[in-house]
Amino acid sequence: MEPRGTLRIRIVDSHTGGEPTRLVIEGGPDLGPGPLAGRVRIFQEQFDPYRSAVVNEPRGSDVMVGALLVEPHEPDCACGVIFFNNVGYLGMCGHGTIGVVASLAHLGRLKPGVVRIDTPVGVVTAELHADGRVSVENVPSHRQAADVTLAVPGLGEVRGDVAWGGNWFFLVEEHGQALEPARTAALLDYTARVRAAANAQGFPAVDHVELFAPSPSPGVHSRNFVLCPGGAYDRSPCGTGTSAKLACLAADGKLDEGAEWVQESIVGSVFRGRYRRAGDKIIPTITGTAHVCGEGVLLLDPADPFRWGIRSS
Ligand code: PYC
Repeated sequence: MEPRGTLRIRIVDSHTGGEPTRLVIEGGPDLGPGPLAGRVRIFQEQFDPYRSAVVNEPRGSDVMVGALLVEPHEPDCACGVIFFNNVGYLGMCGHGTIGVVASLAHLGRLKPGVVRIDTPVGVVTAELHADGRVSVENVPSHRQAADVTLAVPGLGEVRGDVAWGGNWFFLVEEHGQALEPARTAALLDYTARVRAAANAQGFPAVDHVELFAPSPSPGVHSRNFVLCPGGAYDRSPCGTGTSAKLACLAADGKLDEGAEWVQESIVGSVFRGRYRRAGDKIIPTITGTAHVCGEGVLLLDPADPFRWGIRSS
């Protein structure tokens, strides 16, 4: 029998190119009405233990990204989503949006076609294709600063761009690092140092760092390694990171409007990106596939000392 006072949180788990998304469909906190940017603040200020309970150990892990399904505020949206992770909240999440769409389709709540989804950083549009692929038209993205030189303790000078793709990124092409799965510990150390230097040297909002290298796979333009805010690395090619990359490619005149960019992750999963111009910004579209890999109810027993998760920091 379930202990009295147990909280029940209904979830659907998926992964997009290896990166997990846990969609909360019932039992999450009531954040009230209003724009999602305000609701995410209420989540943080009043209900943050829910975030930790859903994504942190012992029910989750540092890699898990949570997605709270909420009523939309913006007109014509099918739903709203607030993304979160082991240490806080994300503006947008590309792999997560693909996971949410696949999960809603799994539940029979979405059919192939186009839906608008409200997020704290703006409305995105997702198209569920008949073969299960999902294309996400992301929020407007742009490069904020090009060719920034950081003095990174222990590494020396590292040059890169600062760009917005729904989250803030520092993007590095020249790093001398082999982007191989066996080197994730070294890559995490390298990117964490770069992020600390970016934060200290004028870019306090940067919470993701993205390294690029040529891919060994035919037809793939680039492989990346992405450090996420809570110290995990993205198993997917990172939808917001690929959007930031497209913004830099567009700004450098290296990728034409409408042309395809194939981005591979460190574990070999692939997103296909392209963009259209919107004034001095671009609107990226990222296509990928998610697989539903679990369905269930999280139980938060009042007697459980780790009811609210083991906080990562
Ligand atoms: O796909 O945008 C993304 C993302 C952000 C953090 C992890 N994945």
